[in-house]
Amino acid sequence: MKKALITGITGQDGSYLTELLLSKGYEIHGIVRHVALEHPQARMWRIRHLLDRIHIHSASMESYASIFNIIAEIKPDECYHLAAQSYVSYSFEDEFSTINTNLNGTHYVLSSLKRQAPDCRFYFAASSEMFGKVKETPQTEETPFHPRSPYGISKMAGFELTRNYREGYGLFALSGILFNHESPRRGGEFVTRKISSSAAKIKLGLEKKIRLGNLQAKRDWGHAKDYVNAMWLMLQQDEPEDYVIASGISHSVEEFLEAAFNYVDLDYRDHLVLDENLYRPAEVKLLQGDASNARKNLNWSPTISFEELVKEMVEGDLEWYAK
Ligand code: G4F
Repeated sequence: MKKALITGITGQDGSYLTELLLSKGYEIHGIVRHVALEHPQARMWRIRHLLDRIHIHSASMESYASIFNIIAEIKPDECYHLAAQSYVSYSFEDEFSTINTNLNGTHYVLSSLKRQAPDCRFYFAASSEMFGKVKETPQTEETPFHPRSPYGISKMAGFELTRNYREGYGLFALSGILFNHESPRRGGEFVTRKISSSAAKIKLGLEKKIRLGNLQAKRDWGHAKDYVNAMWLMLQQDEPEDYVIASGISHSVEEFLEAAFNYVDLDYRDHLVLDENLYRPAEVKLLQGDASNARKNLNWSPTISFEELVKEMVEGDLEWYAK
C-alpha cells in the first residue's frame, strides 16, 4: 500500500485529494497545526467525514524539527505539499509571515525528504499568481514570472527551490502551476465563495448587500476536484516535470457575480456595493492558462465547466445557510 503525506490536508485541495487517494487505496497521513486538533469543528470540517480513515499528525510549517520527525517516521512514497498562507490580499498586510512560512515550510519539507525519504515523490503547490503582470496570454510553463504580491513571490521562491532540489539533489520533485480552482469547500475570504455565499444569503433574506473590490480582474477558474486529479497524475509519470493546470477560459469577477446572482433570480446591481478598500495595492489583471502539456502528457483535461462550478457553489451555500 502506497503512503501519501499531505500538508494542508484540512484545506479545500487537501480534502478532495484525500478522497481521491483513499479511492485509490493509499494510506494517508496528514499534517495539521496543533490549533486544528483543539478546534476540530472549526478547523477540520472539510475532512470530518474522512478522519477515521486517515492518520493525522500535528506539526508546524515553521518548525523544521516537527516536519523532519514526521517524515522520518512515515517515510512516505508521495508527498503533496499544499500548506501555505494562500490568501493573496492578506499577504500584503503581513508580507513577512507569508514569505517566511510559505518558503521555509517548503524548504523544511524538501530538506527532510532529502535526508529521510529521498525516493519520495514530491508535489509543490505553485500558483498562477507567479505570472502576475503577465508577459503573454495564455500563460504556459515557458512564460516568465512577474509576481505582484508577497504571496506570488513566496510561491515563485518555492517553485525555484523545488526545481533546485530536483536538479541539484536528484529528488523526484515538481510543481503544479495551478490556476484558480474553487468549490463549495472554498474558504469564504476568496471572491468566488464570497459571491456564492452572498447570493444565497440575499436570496434567503439573511443579507441585503455584497461589498466587492475590483470587478474587472479576470481569472481562469476551474473546479478543485479536477485539479487534485492533475496533482496525482503528475506524480505518476516517469520523469518529474512542472505543469500548468488551467481551464483555458477566463471570466471577470463581474461575470462570476452575474452568473451566481442570475442562478437565484437576482440582479446583482441591486445589491452591489463597490468598496475601494478591497482593491489590492498591485493587482493581477488577467490570468488565462494553456494546459496543453498536461493534456498531452498526463491525458488531463477539466471535466467541470464554469457554469457547473457556479451552480454547485451557489446550491451548496443555499443548503448551508438554509439550515
Ligand atoms: O479569489 P481571490 O482572492 O483569488 P486570487 O487572488 O486570484 O488567488 C487565488 O488563486 C491563486 C491562483 O492564481 C492562488 F494561488 C491563491 O492562493 C488563491 O487561491 O481574488 C480573485 C480576484 C482578484 O483580482 C481580486 O482583486 O477577485 C478580486 N476581488 C474583487 N473583490 C476580490 C474581491 N477578491 C476577494 N478575495 N475579495 C473581494 O471582495
